[in-house]
Amino acid sequence: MGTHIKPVVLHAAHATGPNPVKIAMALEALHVPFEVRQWEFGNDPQKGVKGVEFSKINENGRLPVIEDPNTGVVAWESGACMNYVRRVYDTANMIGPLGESAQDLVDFEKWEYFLLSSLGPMTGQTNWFRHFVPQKNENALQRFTEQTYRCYDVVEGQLKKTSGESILPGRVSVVDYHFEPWVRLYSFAGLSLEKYPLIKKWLRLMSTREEIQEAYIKVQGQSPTV
Ligand SMILES: N[C@@H](CCC(=O)N[C@@H](CS)C(=O)NCC(=O)O)C(=O)O
Repeated sequence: MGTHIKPVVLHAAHATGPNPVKIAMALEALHVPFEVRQWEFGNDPQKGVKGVEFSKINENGRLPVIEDPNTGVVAWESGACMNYVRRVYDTANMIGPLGESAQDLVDFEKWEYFLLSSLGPMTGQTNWFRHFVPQKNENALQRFTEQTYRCYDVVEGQLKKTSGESILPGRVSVVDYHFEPWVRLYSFAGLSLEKYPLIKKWLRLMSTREEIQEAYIKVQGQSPTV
């Protein structure tokens, strides 16, 4: 690809939603130049993620999307975006699985998928039923709150293996980037970390990392509160 990397375009929506900033963390960690294009939620034809303009890059009407002028690739779904960034730009394996055994690779993927299919969506639904649902539904709110806490239990257990330093033993990786913005939403979701000292510690540590601070500043306009 040569040394002159053109900036990757990361599509986001300011502070609305935790998924785009995950990709920014990985790009920052790898020193891949990128520029952020901001959209808004809703169906404005030109500016909205459910509008006709945005549908040209993602027919699913959601963020993030990345467009890479170096390869011509367009990706959406944060898992696919992250895998793409790793395949193309993490050739020295700075933020992927530390070990190479079949178990190491499965461990990496299982935590990624657990975030993408469980902790992320459960937190998203908790937020929806707490803040946005047009008609209150206490049963649904309780269900998703419990399910999010159940995911926190699992993460807290895993963090015992590293004393809260990283989700997978050995180093901070893409797995931590996937979790960080979702877990950071805990208080917005009306949840408490009182019973989760290691998650609290991990979140504080994540806040001090340069690539994470830079990602928040570039995507959401402010660094995370430490
Ligand atoms: N599974 C998708 C979820 C994407 C997603 O829901 N993104 C939110 C922002 S974090 C969004 O675009 N929401 C727009 C909407 O709901 O209209 C991923 O991991 O990328």
